[in-house]
Amino acid sequence: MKHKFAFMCAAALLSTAALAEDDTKPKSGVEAKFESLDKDTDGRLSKEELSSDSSLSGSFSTIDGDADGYVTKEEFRAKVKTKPTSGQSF
Ligand SMILES: [Ca+2]
Ligand SMILES: [Ca+2]
Repeated sequence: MKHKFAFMCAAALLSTAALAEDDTKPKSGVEAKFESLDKDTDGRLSKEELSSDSSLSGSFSTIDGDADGYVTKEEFRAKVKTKPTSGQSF
């Protein structure tokens, strides 16, 4: 019955992985980009952080919809679309 036990273990591991996936689900391109820009990981982008991306620097005021000086993930997601083919200007 060793095989069956191994199978059950694998199934248990898989279901655990599936449950854990909620926390570590693959991020969308936009979200990954946001987090790569958020150097101090405070969950928002300052003008300096945003400016580290040459394609986004200069668009800060556009992306910062409520003009509070920081771009939240929601604002980023709403304004920044990562496309396979970029080259579109705001
Ligand atoms: Ca930040
Ligand atoms: Ca804002």
